[in-house]
Amino acid sequence: MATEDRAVVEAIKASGESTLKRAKAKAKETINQFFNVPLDIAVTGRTGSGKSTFVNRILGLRDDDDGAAPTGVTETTMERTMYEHPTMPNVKIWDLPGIGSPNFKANKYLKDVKFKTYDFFIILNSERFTENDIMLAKEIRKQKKHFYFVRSKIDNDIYSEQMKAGFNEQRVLDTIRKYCLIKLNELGNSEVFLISSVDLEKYDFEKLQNTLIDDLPFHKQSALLQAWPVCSAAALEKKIKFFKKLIWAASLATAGIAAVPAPGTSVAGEAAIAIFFLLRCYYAFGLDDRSLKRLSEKVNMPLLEYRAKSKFANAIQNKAVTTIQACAAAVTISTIADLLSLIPGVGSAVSAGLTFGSTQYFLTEGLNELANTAREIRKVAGLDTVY
Ligand SMILES: Nc1nc2c(ncn2[C@@H]2O[C@H](COP(=O)(O)OP(=O)(O)OP(=O)(O)O)[C@@H](O)[C@H]2O)c(=O)[nH]1
Ligand SMILES: [Mg+2]
Repeated sequence: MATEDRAVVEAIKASGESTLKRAKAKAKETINQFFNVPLDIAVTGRTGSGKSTFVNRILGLRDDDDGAAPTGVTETTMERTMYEHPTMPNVKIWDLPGIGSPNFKANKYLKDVKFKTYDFFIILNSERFTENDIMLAKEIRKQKKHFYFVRSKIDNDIYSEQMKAGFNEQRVLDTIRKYCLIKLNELGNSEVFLISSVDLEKYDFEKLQNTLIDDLPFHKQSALLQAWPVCSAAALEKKIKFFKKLIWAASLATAGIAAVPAPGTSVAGEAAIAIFFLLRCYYAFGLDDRSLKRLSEKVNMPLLEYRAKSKFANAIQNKAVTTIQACAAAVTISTIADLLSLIPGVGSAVSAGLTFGSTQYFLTEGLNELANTAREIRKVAGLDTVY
């Protein structure tokens, strides 16, 4: 069997379908969900608990960035506000008003904030959880939605405890967790995630991500996994694995497979799927300008130059990101040809139309190159000393 045929057979197997036609339809549906499935996350909790700051971190924004949620020590968020993820318009984070008032009514609050909109609620508190938090959680449960308790500003607690003799970070965290859980006990099996919006690599941010993914329906998991900021080496690997698992679908949805399309056939429309797929990897791995600038500031070293070492990652920035920012429809055959020319072994395949094999090869190699660049940058930044 020719290599091309074997690759197609493997893709059909991966789709779980029995014929190429059905596999291709499944691939298109899978990829459509991958790009478009809506995910609406509500962030609520006490006034001043750090909701807006947390929203900004999930969006990968600094508090003073354009489009960031306003934050501050005085009461700032009075109405629900929607923030669209900067690179994934299908993901929306809703910054809800604080729940601090003494005569708080959970059912009215949920109605006012249009609770049906959201896939789940994150309830923040920077101190111990209160009656209002419990009331709200019960009401959310009544509406058959999930909620997650986040104890925020953990860095502040650690900072003030550090001054004391015999300081032990783990002991402080255990104590905070225990006190939060005492209050939440009446809700049954509750969990609390300890988080600092100053440093997402620390404490329970990754655990929160994993819990959310486990609880979400399968078709929504992909949106969360793409949008959630990279917060550890393991989280990056999880993303890489997830994208790799979708290559069969992206390849089938992209290529005019089965037969090699006639030379000169326009492949730009479908082939753009491949470019958009790699762009999602690029953003999800934190390789874009904004993410790298943030990371450079955090670790106090220039990191953009490490992306420049990868011709492919650089070309994604210079050809794909720039072109798409100007006009998505402008992703043409020349964008694709430029990117393909950087993958040894694909060469000028595009001029004769993309086959399944060349698309799959392009996506696999492109993804590996982006993954390795992201791993390397984390290593250089001193975030992961051991793999
Ligand atoms: N140290 C530290 N400060 C934080 C953290 N999260 C938020 N803050 C600070 O806490 C203050 C309140 O944060 P916001 O994000 O505005 O809080 P909010 O819950 O949106 O407040 P309202 O909109 O008024 O209900 C700001 O000064 C933030 O900078 C954190 O994780 N650590
Ligand atoms: Mg706010």
